[in-house]
Amino acid sequence: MAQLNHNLLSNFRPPGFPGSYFLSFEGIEGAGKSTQIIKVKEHLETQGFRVLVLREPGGTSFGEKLRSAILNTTTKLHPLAEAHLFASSRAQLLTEVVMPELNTPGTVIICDRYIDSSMAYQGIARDLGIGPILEIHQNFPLNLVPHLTLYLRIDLETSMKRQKLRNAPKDYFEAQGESFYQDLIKGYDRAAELFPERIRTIDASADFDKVNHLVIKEVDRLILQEKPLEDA
Ligand code: Z5A
Repeated sequence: MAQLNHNLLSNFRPPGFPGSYFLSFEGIEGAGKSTQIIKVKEHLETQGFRVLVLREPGGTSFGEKLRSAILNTTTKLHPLAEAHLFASSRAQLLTEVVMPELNTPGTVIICDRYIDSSMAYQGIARDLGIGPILEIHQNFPLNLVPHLTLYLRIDLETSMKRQKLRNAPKDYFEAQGESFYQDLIKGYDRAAELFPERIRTIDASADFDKVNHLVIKEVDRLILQEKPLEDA
């Protein structure tokens, strides 16, 4: 894998809409993203925020079509093809939903997966490299990243245990072997090293309430310390 050009990192910034915030949740399958997002939404709504939950790939009608095309494909895609497909869905989501919605002060957008999934899945597990992922995202609007990303870190064993309990049919990525999951964990750990200001790593192998406590603490640190705009 080619050496990463660290100059690329400075291209990325959160969207600048006063009083509004962009959050994302990341982690391997079974990390608990969807479950925690529901609780964070409730928590923020009690603070008076308008909260929208989106998922990637998806969140727009074009994105949902791409989601279904990717997750149901029986053809093994080239990692660069995968990376561009996820980036297309993301660019559309940013233009059609994220930016227009954040323009209303007091809005929080919570995205279930975002650019770090591309770094972990396509960058490391699919061996494309993190550099090419960052290059694809270096121009507007793809250079917009969340104010805060909660990386719910679990190990392979915990992921497998939770997948078994759920016993759902496996999609394109879920059908991969154990080494793929180990690479995903390495990929997320690398993303957290590269973006220490934005990404908070949470030990998500603990019970739900403990994880939720840590998650809410990070969200409050971002949102409640920087006071939302006063009512006009
Ligand atoms: N992908 C990509 O390759 N590149 C990209 O750029 C993007 C995505 C954006 C979308 O998957 C796929 O696209 C994904 C990566 C790829 N591939 N995979 N795999 P998805 O959105 O369909 O699936 P997911 O994100 O992996 O969802 P998930 O498996 O549902 O994971 P989760 O949302 O993190 O977990 P959960 O549903 O909240 O919880 C899972 C189970 O664990 C559930 O039964 C819970 O009750 C249980 N759980 C949760 N927390 C706990 C705790 N703390 N203790 C015990 N049990 C718990």
